Amino acid sequence: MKRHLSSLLLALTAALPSLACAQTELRAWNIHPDGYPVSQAMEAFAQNVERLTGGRYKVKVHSNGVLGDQPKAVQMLKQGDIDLAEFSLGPLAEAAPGTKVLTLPFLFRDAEHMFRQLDGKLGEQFVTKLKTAGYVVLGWYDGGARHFYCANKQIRQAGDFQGLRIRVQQSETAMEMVKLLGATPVALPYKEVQDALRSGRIDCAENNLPSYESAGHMGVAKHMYLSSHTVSPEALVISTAAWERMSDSDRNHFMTAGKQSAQTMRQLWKARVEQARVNAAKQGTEFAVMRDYGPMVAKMRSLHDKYFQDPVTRQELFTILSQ
Ligand code: GTR
Repeated sequence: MKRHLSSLLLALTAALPSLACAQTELRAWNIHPDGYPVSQAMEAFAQNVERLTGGRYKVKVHSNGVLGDQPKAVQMLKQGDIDLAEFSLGPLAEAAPGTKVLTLPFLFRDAEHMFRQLDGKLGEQFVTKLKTAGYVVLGWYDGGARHFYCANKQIRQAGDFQGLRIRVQQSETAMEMVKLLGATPVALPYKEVQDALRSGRIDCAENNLPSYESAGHMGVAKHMYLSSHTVSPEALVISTAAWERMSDSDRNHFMTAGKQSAQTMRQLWKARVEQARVNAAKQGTEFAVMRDYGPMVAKMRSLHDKYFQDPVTRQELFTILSQ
């Protein structure tokens, strides 16, 4: 009996270390390189999750899009091939069509306008739509103001887009916007844009200043039109499947870490935009300032009308535009 007890004790002691270390590792997708505000905020998120859950959860961030391009990752998350990701609403909205309104051109004036909505009541509605589609929002990140830039042409006014081939994200609203400008939209993966600009496969692309710099577009497209045509959010999301496997208290920890990481990202972002602007000017980027929004906004008429006709999006638009 005594021998029996002691061997039972031995077996239990041997099992203890592995029980104490039982850890779930989650795979997180990120398209940006190390040091980029999104990457830094995701790393901070991962550390906080590990700390808050006492090491029961570990988030491994796979940066630089090594797990696949963004439209693919949006699907991967839904299918459970990855657990977490930071997506731009452009491609993400394709999987949650009720959120496309947030990607419309000339909607949000700036980040402050956008976050006032997203951090408030309206934001909750979009969180619900994304959750139903399989994406639980842990934090709204800043997608910045996007501008057009070209390899061989300086755009100065709405009429200058005619006939250009312009790379856009995999996003219905972005493609429609470019068509309405009289240009041809080319939806290419982010990682292929630099080569496509260099080879002449496309004439122009559009993005925010930190991406323009960090993805190397700056070296090949030196004519930027400061259009701020789209100011739209990005989101740190976890799959609904992973979410449903968690206890309530772990969900709270993930939410806390997500919200904190969003604040970190937004702070880092402001400085990074300014730094990219200075670097671009130093490297010879020529900036043309958009003096009058009117002509470009007028060209968006049918796109905006479509969203004003639907009673749900009309209400959302009124809420956004009235604040
Ligand atoms: C960046 C965004 C990326 C990606 C990229 C693109 O601004 O942060 O997630 O969507 O734009 O244009 O593909």
